Amino acid sequence: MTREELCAKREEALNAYSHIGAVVSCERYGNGHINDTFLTVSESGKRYIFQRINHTVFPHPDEVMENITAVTEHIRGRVAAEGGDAARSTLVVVPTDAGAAYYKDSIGSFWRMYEFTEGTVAHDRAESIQMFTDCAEAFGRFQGWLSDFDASVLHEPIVNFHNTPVRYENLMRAIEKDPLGRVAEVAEEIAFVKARAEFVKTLENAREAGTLPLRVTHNDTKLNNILFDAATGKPVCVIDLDTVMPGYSVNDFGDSIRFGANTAAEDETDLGKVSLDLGLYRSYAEGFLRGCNGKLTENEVALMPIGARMMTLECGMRFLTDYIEGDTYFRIARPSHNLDRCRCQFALVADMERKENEMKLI
Ligand code: ADP
Ligand code: GN1
Ligand code: MG
Repeated sequence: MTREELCAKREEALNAYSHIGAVVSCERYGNGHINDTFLTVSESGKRYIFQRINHTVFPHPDEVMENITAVTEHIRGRVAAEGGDAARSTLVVVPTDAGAAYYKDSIGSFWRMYEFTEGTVAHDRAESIQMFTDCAEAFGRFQGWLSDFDASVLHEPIVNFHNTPVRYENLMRAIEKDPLGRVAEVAEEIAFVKARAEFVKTLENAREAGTLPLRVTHNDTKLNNILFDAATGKPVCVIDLDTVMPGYSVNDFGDSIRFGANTAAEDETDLGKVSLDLGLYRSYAEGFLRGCNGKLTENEVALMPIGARMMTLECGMRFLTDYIEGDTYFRIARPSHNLDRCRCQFALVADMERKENEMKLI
């Protein structure tokens, strides 16, 4: 879709929210790789997050919104019962004029609006150990709040989302097809993955053996999916709830480590800068366990280092698959962005392998 087409559809969709008043500005916002996010300001000065849900990634956006409505209501109930600030504790969906949780435009794109959580900020890097520990506790608490949520009411927004063996097979299929002739350029990365063909099965094997439970998890636990209070620096709410579904606690732990305990950014091209910060790893592990409040089994705790390596390897495989397939999934800002992201993830996996014993000890 061209920029002009997107703007036209955005205007059409905003018309379905006339109850917020005239819109005085609507600008692209945030650093997400998936949805089109806009900061929208109405004439009263009230701010909103307006998003076009990525329909290719989420084939059933209506089901995504059903999940989010149910999950946010549940969290508000739990936080209210604990005497916390329920209104700010989770996303607030702004309904359309017709009272729906989303608007489907004339070309079939889905749009949704959230209240902008004022006085908060999202971070792409942990600015202190404390911030990272707080992030861990917030994701741990999030999992705790959902521990009594009836998983049977949840739709599965993306099937096999964190099924790493399936991600491996997808990559192998992309390599076979090689639609853009990019495979020759990534022989080293492919060899890196193939050398770990057995490792990718570790968590699925544990689940089949009955030693790794399915829980309701977030599944996209990047630091920038938490809003922090701008004044106190403390976490206010967990956002980006599109992928909430049954999953493994160790993957929620692991994806945070992948993104936040890397000494470099996710798309760093100087691989010499990429490594696992064991201090951040330790503080995140402590915070996450505190946040989970004793709910994890002994074996889940033992599998936490594997979760970190698995999410990093899986994410690298996903970036590589997208690079080979022509960058159709993750938003890119430069031609080899997905390849850069992939190389950075694999460099981090290699460092985690070197630090395996330290990670286990922690
Ligand atoms: P994506 O799936 O593309 O990552 P997100 O839902 O995470 O989209 O939103 C992208 C960014 O928008 C977030 O990282 C955050 O900066 C900002 N954001 C999202 N929801 C809110 C909200 N309710 N209040 C304030 N900022 C928000
Ligand atoms: C995407 O939406 P965002 O940017 O928070 C992706 C995650 C990846 C992440 C890599 C639905 O997250 O799975 O780990 O990029 N989300 C989806 O940065 O695929
Ligand atoms: Mg996000």
